[in-house]
Order: sequence, then C-alpha cells, then structure tokens
Amino acid sequence: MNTASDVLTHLEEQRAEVVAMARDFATREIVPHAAEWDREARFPVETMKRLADLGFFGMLIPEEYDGLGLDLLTYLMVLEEIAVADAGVAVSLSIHNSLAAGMILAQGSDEQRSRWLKPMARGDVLAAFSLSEPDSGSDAASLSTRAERSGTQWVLNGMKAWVTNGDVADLIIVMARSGVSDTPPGARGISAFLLPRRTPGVTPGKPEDKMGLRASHTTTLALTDVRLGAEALLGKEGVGFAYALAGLDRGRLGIAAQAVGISRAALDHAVRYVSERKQFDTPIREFQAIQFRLADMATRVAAARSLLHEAARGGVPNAPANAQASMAKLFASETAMWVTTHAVQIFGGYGYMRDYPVERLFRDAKVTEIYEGTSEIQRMVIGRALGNG
Ligand code: COS
Repeated sequence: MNTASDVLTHLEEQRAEVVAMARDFATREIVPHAAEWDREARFPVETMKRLADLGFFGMLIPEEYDGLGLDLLTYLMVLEEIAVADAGVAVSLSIHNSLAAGMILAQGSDEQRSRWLKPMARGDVLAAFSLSEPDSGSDAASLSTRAERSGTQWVLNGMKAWVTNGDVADLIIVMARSGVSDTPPGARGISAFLLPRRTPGVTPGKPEDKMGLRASHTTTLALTDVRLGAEALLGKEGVGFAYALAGLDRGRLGIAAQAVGISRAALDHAVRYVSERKQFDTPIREFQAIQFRLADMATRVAAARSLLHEAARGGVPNAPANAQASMAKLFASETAMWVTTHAVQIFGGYGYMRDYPVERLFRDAKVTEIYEGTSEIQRMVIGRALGNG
C-alpha cells in the first residue's frame, strides 16, 4: 500500500521531471530565437507545435481528456521556465491552459468537455479568452458586446479588445451581454460563449504593435452577426462574469509565474555580466553597490516565487482565500518591473541597447502590471477581501 509520503515523493519526482523537460526545451528551442521573435513580432507557430507535442497545451487537462493532468504548482513552474526564455510564448500558453481550458473544465457540460478538451490537450486547438473591449477594461462588467437569441441560436455583435492569441486561436471564450432590452447593466446578464474563430462574422484585427511580449499576438475581435448554436453557451446564462473572474484567478497565477520567469532571467543575465564587466580595473561584482543591488534582486525574486507557490496551494498565511491570486500577481509583476529596471541599470549603456536581452525583459515586464487586471485592480480585490474577511 502506498503511504502518503510515497505519493508525495512520486509527485515531487514527476514535478522535477516535467520542469526539467520544460527548462531543457526552453533553453534549446526558445532562448536562441527569442530576440528575433521579439524584433519581428513573430508568433512562433512551429515552436508552439513542438510545445504541444510535449503535452504543454494540456497541462491542467485531466488524462481522461488526453491532458497531462498536472497539479497547479507543477504547471506554474513549467510556465516560469518558458517565461525565462520568452515571456510571449509563456502568455500564449497561460491563456490557453489557465483561462480557456480551466473555464471549460470548470463550467463545461460533458459534451463541451468532450468536444474541446481533447483537441486542446493535443494542441490541435489553440484557445483564447476575450473579456475586454475598447471602452471596457478595469470596469470589465461594463462590456457592451451583445448576444441575442434568434430561435435556438445566439447572434453576437460587438467589438472585443486585447485578445491574446486573437488571430491564431481556433477557439475563443467570449463574454457578451445576453438578452435584449431586459438585460440589467453590470455583472448580471453577462454570459460566456465558446466561439470557434473561423465562424462567419468573426474578424480579428491585425496584431497590435506592442512594447513587449512581441512573440504573442494581441488583436481586436470584431463580431458582426456571428451565429452560434445553443451548445456554444458555457455554463448558465447570465453567470459568465463570475466564470470570467474565477478564470482570471487562475490566469493571474499564470501571469505571476510569467513575471517570476522574467525576473529570474534578468537576475541571471545581471549575475553573469558583473563578472565579465570591468571598471576601474575591477570586475564590477566586487563593488558593494552592485552586490547589494543583486542581493535585493535575488531576495525579491525568491519572495515572489514563494508567495506564488503558497497562493497556488491556497495557503498564504493570514490572507483571505479570494485574494491570494491577486497578491501573487501584484507582487510578482511589480517585482518583475523592479528587477528588470535594476538589471538594465547594472548593464548601463549596454542595457539600453536592443542587442542585450535585459532591454527586452524590461519591456516584457511592464505588461504584467497591466493585463489580467492592473496592479490597482489587484489592490482593490485584496482590499475588498480584507474588508470581508
Ligand atoms: N470568482 C468568482 N466570482 C466572482 C469573483 C471571483 N474571483 N469576484 C467577483 N465575483 C462575482 C461576485 O460575487 C458578483 O456576483 P454576484 O453579483 O452574484 O454577487 C459578480 O462576480 C460581480 O462582482 P463585483 O460586484 O465584485 O464586480 P465589479 O464590477 O465590482 O468588478 C473587478 C470587480 C473590478 C474586480 C473586476 O471587474 C475586475 O477584475 N476587473 C479587471 C478585469 C481584468 O482583469 N481584465 C483583464 C482581462 S484579460 S486582458
């Protein structure tokens, strides 16, 4: 009979194996190309296929649907490894795994799970998530895309914004206000729909010309008389906003893992550079100003990772359960911005040049403080949870 400690040992061995596989793949197949993908704003189709072959499109999908069925912590550690190499690739994977697959697993009917999860796990279907609109960002419940009933069908009209994987996804989970004039404003009345991207009337915009995360594509999505069958409704009508926020709780852990990966990469580059770079006839690592800066960087990266891992286990001490993902995302993303800023400073003039990787990491870090909820929204979520706790 297996004891609890046998099970734990097995889980830890499996975790170490999967994380090592991710690190190895990222080092060999992503790191050498990341600068080029950034320069050319190229979504790396072939590399995504190889990631799918490793099972990384089905990390949280149970084995019965052909997924790897990883636990949340292992999944986040894999994302960190991918983000060390390229944070753009990491976010494409995070949206697919945490948000899209997570929402179908949590709210999908048996039919919807069978229809979508297997092809998603195999990598035949890449998925996206679409909540924001040009005029609806932090105030997500103000969205105005409509889903109206027409017989047994739904007809969607509206404009969505900032959709990661928007032009390359096969399936998009879209939030729209259902019903017509009787729909109340705000969170109530929003529903979630499973929208195949090639449905007539779906038009992704051209990829946005972004500051960072340029290997991932972000687009608008124009919806014009898009007809969907009744089977496209995910979960219950009118509860889509709560599903989206629950999805974002998982998604925000993914962004925290991405931010830890960016920070770790910046720290690694800085540590190597200070041994090579000499000023005043001395490797700059000998200077205490540099040592203290690196010490603070390393400490913050370790703290961000620890908080993330505690949040993934749902066990941040003395923290309300519904604020843990926000805490991890807030701290990890602000750490990423802080650590990359200091990495650029250590590199001096070279750090400001596109030839050096810390410049890209600095640009990549910024959006982690913005998307899947700005730092201000995370503070609001944490503050409200404290008030209720
Ligand atoms: N999980 C599940 N349900 C949740 C939830 C969560 N984490 N947080 C809130 N809900 C539910 C609430 O219980 C409420 O349901 P009831 O009306 O049935 O009680 C409903 O969702 C609305 O919640 P709330 O009243 O808190 O909504 P607000 O309009 O005040 O918005 C914020 C809450 C601001 C936190 C939300 O709009 C938000 O997270 N905004 C940022 C959006 C974002 O991250 N966008 C990025 C998208 S990816 S680029």
